[in-house]
Amino acid sequence: MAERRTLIMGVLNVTPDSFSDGGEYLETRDAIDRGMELAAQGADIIDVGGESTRPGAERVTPEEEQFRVMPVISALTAAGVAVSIDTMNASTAILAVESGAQYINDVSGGLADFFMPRTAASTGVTYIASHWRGHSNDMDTKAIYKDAPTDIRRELMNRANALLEAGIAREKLVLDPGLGFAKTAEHNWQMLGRMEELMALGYPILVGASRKRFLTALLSEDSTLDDRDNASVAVSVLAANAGAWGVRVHDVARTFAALRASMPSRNIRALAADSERELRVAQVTRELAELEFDLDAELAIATEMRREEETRQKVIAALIRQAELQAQDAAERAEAVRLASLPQGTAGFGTHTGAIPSPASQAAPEDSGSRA
Ligand code: PMM
Repeated sequence: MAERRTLIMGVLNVTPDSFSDGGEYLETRDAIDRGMELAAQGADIIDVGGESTRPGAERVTPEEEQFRVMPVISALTAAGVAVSIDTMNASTAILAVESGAQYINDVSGGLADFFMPRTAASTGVTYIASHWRGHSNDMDTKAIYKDAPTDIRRELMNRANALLEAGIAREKLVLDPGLGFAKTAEHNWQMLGRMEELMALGYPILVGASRKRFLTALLSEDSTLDDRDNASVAVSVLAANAGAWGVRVHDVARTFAALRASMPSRNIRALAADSERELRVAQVTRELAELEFDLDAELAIATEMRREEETRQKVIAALIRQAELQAQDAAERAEAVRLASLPQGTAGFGTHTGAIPSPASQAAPEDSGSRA
């Protein structure tokens, strides 16, 4: 994969409860507006989810999940926003892709729904598989590791191989350590401290630390959501510096600013590429605008020239006609003079002038002067 800027995936939970933004965006209209806002703030992808994966959360039916997310996905994709569907259900994933979603983000890595791996493969979109050991209602009991980073890495590798076998293309697979899923705070910190071991798998890596409970270890007891966002930003910057393909965050604006400001070499290079691309886009836009202007001008000139040519042709035709009439008139006058000069009784004979008498000159030579 070509070196590029770390992508920002903006979280849009359309759920009555989630890790953090619980219930805020359950209304479809609000959720769409929030998604557009995140995109405007610099999110490369909007991750739309309709089922909470908060520790202890109960599952919702796929129908309820689809009822929540589908209108939001349709509206965002119609507006040209890149969307990922955060789901463990194959049926939701396929509906979302049919509505334009470009990524399937499955925190279960294809383990929660037997049909997911093949379904995801059939869609051809990018599939993001997290490290996962079980559903939220009992995942905390599964947070047992010999060495968390090593175990997570091994389990993710096995998952990736199974997903490839199911038909997902290698270049369409992104892996995620699944921070907060069947992991204690300590496991999460260990994993974050050894990101290079995950990178060594050779897959693009997505990191989702935003607003998660383990971040409170960095903060005071009375810390606010705002404090948690600051901690999230710091972790996202670390992940980006470690080479993450993407970071999944709630506070897109701050993450965007921090990633740019942190300027690790890969981001500097990507920034240069970004600004080159922006320059190219601006140039092409300008050229197109000029072209449109020129086309208008050309069209106006052509129309004018056609009009001029038509007028010229009309004038020429009128001049020719006038000349013909003058010639005819002169001939008629000459004929009248000739006839008048003939001796009485010979009129009408001997056409010496060679002029062909017109019916008009024969009938009423005295009218001819009126045609000039
Ligand atoms: N975390 C949550 C939901 N979806 N997807 C990926 N790929 N990685 C994550 O870490 C992840 C996720 C839970 O967080 P939220 O409830 O704040 O959205």
